[in-house]
Amino acid sequence: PTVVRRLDYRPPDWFVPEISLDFSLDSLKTTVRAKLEVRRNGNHDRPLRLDGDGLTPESVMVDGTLLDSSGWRLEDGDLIIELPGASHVVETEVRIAPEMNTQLMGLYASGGLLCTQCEAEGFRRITFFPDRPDVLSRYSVRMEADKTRYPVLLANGDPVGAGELPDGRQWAEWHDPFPKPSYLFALVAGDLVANRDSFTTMSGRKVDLGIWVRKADLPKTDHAMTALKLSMAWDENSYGREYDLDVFNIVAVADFNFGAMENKGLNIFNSRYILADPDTATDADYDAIAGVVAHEYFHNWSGNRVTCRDWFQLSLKEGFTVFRDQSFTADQGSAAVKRIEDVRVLRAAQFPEDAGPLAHPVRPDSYMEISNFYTATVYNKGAELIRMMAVMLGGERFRKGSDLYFERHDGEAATCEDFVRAMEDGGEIDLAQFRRWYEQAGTPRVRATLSHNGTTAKLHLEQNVPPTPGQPDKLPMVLPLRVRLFGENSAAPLGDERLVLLDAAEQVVTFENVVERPVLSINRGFSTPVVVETDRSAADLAFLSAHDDDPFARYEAMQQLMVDTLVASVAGGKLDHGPVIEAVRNTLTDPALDKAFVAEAVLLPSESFVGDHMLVVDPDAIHRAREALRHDLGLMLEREWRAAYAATQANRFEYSPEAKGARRLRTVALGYIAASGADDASELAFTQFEGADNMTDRQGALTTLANGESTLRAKALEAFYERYRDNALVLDKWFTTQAISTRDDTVDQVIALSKHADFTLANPNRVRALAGAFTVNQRAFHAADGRGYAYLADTIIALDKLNPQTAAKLVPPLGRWRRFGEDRAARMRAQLQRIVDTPGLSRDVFEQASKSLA
Ligand code: HT7
Ligand code: ZN
Repeated sequence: PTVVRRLDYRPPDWFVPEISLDFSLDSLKTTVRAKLEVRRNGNHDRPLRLDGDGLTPESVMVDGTLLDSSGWRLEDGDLIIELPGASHVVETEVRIAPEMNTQLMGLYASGGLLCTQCEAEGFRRITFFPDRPDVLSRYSVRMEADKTRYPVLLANGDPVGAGELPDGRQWAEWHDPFPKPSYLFALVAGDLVANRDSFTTMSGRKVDLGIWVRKADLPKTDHAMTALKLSMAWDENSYGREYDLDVFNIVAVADFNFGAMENKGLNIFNSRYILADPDTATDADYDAIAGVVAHEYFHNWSGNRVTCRDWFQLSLKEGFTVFRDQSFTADQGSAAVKRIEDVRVLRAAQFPEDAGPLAHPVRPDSYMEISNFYTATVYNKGAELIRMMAVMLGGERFRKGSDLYFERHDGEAATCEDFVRAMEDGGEIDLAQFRRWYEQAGTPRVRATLSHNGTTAKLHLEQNVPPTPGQPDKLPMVLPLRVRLFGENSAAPLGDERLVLLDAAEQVVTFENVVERPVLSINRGFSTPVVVETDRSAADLAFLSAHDDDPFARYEAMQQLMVDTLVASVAGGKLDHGPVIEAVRNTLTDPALDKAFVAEAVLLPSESFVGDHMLVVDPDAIHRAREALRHDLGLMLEREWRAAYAATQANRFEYSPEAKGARRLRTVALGYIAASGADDASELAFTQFEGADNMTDRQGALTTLANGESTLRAKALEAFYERYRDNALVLDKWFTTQAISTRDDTVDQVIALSKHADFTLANPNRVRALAGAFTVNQRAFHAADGRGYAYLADTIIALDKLNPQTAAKLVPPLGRWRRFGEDRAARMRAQLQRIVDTPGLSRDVFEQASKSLA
């Protein structure tokens, strides 16, 4: 496959200021007529090249004249037309079959609806067009369809007309006044109803809001609507950004390759990020819904009004928008818990990516298939880059920078460089060296050692950015580290917090008036996305976990203590669980702490996170060490867990930060009671499972049971299945709970579940619920006989024929082979090779698998 390179960027040869689209919609045969006003960009004689993917023109017209087949040609699916003048009107007609579209890119059918997904390069599966983000057009869309099957017809922008047609058909027309790239085009046709509301913007304009779903799902849309209105207000208050159309619609669909899509004025969502009620959605689902609704809404400015010049700039819109949605969520509840969750995601998904064969910079340099670059690096590390700029600039100057960015580039297709320059100019800061964050892949490592002599403390810092594919040598980065010292005896801070900018390979920071032995609190709030290594003792970490005034640093100290203990156990060394048990006891019994924070802090790091701290990952040894620590924590603190469990019992479901925190702690406590081996643990879990009035408690109990050996396990799984078998989103949880089980027989169970009548490769949520979740289960996926790897490769190969994009997302876990012992590495490579050798493999999977082998 061809490799696309960032440095090969050239402005488009032709612009398309206006496009009219006319759809005659039908699930098996849709006709698309497109009328493009094209304008030559500059003085050149290159032909008009319109991207096409799987299209055959029924007709091609230029300036009203039908061309015969000598007037155009197809090249690699693209339509090429030689045009004489500076501007022309080009009209094409194609037929497509949404029902046959299993890739879910372009126009496709989902649960009786017709809907579109065009980012990144799906528009070319609908009509011939220069399908690149720097070609911005004003869209007029006319749709006609059968009125019974498709009573609702939606597209971008504002509705401008609708009417009846003969033969039970109807039409509707929508105009979007804002020029936009083709990836933001959308239409939806179907039998839908709306939760309607309105929002009055800061300048007093009324916006009609609609969340469109199947009728039965209407009662589950209130939470998303509340989140939407909160997001609209938040973007006005925090960034001065107002919504710009008269309507804003959201549609929920069951089959979707991603979370959601920010099409202008018509967001399309994976239904799991819209639908919620207490009986079917967990608190985590509620949080994810609010976060994704906010994210897509915020794209209206960071992505739509200012879009990307080319796909290498993807983080311009995604990193910034993730940062915006993270800040929104932090403002709605506990900022500390939100930061802990975001860092956990970064470490679980992005750090391994940065350390493996698929590592790439936040602004990548090349790709074979752009869909493979919707990664944790572009999204989550990209958000960390924006956060670092915000930390360095402070709130006020960061806002000046973002105002300048929106003002300068409104209506344009911009670059990451444009964003950084706006921050420099608006925030009055030099970001020359900071730009390396966009260029260099790999997670920097910082070694920090603190020495104390008399009344002076010296912090010695060293940084090192590891080599990554194609980047053997790295230059020092700018690392903004929030640092504070605490007195060991007084347990009080020794001076104010300092923002240290580590921008050299080595640096020494001096602290004066340090009158007692200092304990180092570093990278507070996770101010820079690096791995920090220190020589802090278990006692120092326990001290910080109890006394640090930064909640993130407190959590971090506890995690470090736990990781150190587990790594030592795996290595067969220190098996003293005492310091962890005492630190957990302190946190658990501290009445000043909020329950959501406590629940996060007392959780052991995941098995994969422990593996990330080892030279060679030994999944079985890690599992044994972690279970042993869990058991000891459960046993030694049984009284405290039972007290926490009892104290978090609610009479009735309530959706509030306090109630959510209590539910979270309750499930964590239940898990530890079970880990202690207590005789009544399964009954306790089963009673919770049966009596729960909400999905958080029910699923929490089911997870505990699913990890155990009790006969109540099968009973609970069966009851759950019977109760929810008709609810696809809840059934996904049933698959996931079994796929992440810590039991010995999980691989067999997963293989059996892949043959279950309710399992299907056609629905990406179901695939992620089983195969995707399984890869997170380190011990089961890495079963020594390689059956986990073979199962995953079988799934990838089968899925690739239907949905290459979703198949490619499953490849990276096999690419981590370098981290494992010889035997496992060989088995993982063998499966990657089997994938690469499969005839007819997609570009998506080929890129991921071949790079993973290298
Ligand atoms: N901007 C959206 C990306 C997206 C996507 C990308 C590839 C294939 C399918 C997709 N669906 C949505 C989502 C977002 O970041 O907001
Ligand atoms: Zn996004």
